[in-house]
Amino acid sequence: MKGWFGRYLYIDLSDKSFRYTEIPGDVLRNFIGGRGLAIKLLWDLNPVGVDPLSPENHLILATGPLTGFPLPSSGKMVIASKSPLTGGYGDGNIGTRAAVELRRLGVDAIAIKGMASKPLILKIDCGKVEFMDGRDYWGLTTKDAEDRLKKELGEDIGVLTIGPGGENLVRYATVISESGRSAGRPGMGAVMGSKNLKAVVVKGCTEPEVAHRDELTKLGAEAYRKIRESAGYGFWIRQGTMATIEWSQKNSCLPTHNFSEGVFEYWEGIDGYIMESMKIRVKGCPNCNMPCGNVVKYVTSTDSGEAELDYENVAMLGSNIGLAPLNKVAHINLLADLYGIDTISLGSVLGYSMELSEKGLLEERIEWGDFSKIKELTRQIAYREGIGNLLAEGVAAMARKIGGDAWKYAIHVKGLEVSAYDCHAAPGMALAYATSPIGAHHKDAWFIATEVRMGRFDYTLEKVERIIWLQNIRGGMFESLTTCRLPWVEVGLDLDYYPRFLTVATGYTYTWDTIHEAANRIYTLIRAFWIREYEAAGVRWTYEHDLPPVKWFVQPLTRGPLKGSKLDMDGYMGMLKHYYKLRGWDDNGIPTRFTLDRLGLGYVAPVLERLGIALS
Ligand code: PTT
Ligand code: SF4
Repeated sequence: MKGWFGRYLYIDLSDKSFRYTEIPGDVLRNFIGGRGLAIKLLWDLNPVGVDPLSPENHLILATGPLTGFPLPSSGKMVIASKSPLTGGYGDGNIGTRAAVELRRLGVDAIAIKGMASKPLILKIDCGKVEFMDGRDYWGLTTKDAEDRLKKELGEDIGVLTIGPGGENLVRYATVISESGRSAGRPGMGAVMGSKNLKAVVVKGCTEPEVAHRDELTKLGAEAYRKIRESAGYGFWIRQGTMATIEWSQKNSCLPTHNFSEGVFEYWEGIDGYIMESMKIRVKGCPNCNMPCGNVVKYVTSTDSGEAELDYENVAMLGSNIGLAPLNKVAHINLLADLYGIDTISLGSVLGYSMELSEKGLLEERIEWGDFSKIKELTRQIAYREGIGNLLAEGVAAMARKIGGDAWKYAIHVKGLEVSAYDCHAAPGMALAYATSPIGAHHKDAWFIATEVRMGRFDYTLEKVERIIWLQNIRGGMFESLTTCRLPWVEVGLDLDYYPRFLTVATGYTYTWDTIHEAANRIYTLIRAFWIREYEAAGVRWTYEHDLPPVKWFVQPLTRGPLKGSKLDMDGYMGMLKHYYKLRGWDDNGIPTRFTLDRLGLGYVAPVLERLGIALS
């Protein structure tokens, strides 16, 4: 086998055992790797209806057939599991040395189940699996834990660690690496915490075989050169994703005051130019020649430090909670990284609490932009102290617990807080969020940029087709390769390189048709996983799970050039129905028997039928 190893490492933390298990070649060809492999393993390995925080849930660490090769931005991997935040499929993509080292272990993935009796560190060195005592590490921040592991085990290791957020089962705790890379918005850090797994340390020493090495090296060098010579390269290196603050403000989609508005009065205090003035260095993921990890040095009246900033972090911890200028936002971003909690969900639960407080639906007084209160709440969330225990559950659970009208202001889809694009005037982006396979996240279809070009107020079938195409490329292909999508998105690297990379790496001829078919298969299996898990929990699957937050339909923007805008439910439903039709799903978003058979997923049908679902 070329490009893959054809096996994964299965680890049971309960009895500290491990074994290698073969992955058939057709599974790898059909699911590619990364997210595709992760959902296939979760479907097969997880007991139906498993509690996400129980030992029986599996945590999957997966690379893809391009990971670690000398190809643009190939130092990425996927961390996936059943999500404790949403109850469905969850994953995240992280750029870290751990991705490259994991690949060099001679496996395509690691599946971890069980629960250690005491805090533990999983160390895998050249295929040797060690269960290290992690008690001295429990309680450390992500940075302290990684620094200490590197001091003890050497600098040349890959480390994935959780902080107090994951240890305390904050439902949106993430896995952190290299002090500023974060993965697994839907609570992948809490899954690690539930297993008493403080960190995974990897050091590899083998290489996957390449089908056509010379061609791969030549193609990779050519693509690196194209990136370097692209027109947008210089500005990207200066601002990275932070340039989006200005873009979002100008296009009225910068989330402000819990997604009530799309423009923020103090946006210039948190934009990419301010970031440039505070920048001290740039970090990058392995094998990347367009690094975008902008590290700033900040000082406030009470704190100082260094933080790595990205658009999503700054929008959600800035405009969405009324906080400015950037030095204060940077501090909250750093706290989130140290505690190991997702910045997007954090910004959403804080904004939600502020709005509820303003409306008298929450007793606690929490003012917009109150820096010291925000710091304290962030700490309380990570340690589940006081009101932090409620906020650690995420906005959907908060709405259920608070009751009354609270649900009207909760900004989430399927329990995952919406990432940083307001959609009062973006029906296509709203549909992209609502149909994202992990809940409301922009990674599968960052449709907003296309929508600005196509027209903000149109509910067209053409938009739906474009969203599915984007989801298949971003969420299907890039998440499975696994490489960073930003060379294509941000500096325009020709997409046609990717089937060629796949073909020279694996020796199988990948065309756009086979890639889209794999993406459709991955999307449909993820959808079946959600349905299976919801039905097993007694929740009927209907189209209502694919609706964006109600606020965007009923509460128009009151400021900015798009003042008065809100979504139209009839228009949205027309798009959603067309979406289902194109995916081969029925009117409730359930894959039809024909679609399952066509994608080679025939084994899904009896499982869903046993749960009482009538497939059309
Ligand atoms: C990603 C999500 C994002 S997406 C951001 S900023 W972005 C937030 N970053 C967080 C952070 O930082 N700290 C923290 N405690 N929580 C955070 N939550 C948020 O997580 C990231 C980059 C970025 S920066 C983006 S868009 C691209 N995402 C990619 C992707 O999803 N797939 C892919 N093949 N390539 C991608 N390239 C880009 O990677 P999640 P990273 Mg991240 C500090 O993980 O769970 O997918 O959520 O991976 O290595 O940090 O790189 O404006
Ligand atoms: Fe990592 Fe940024 Fe490079 Fe992508 S562009 S690989 S996120 S440093």
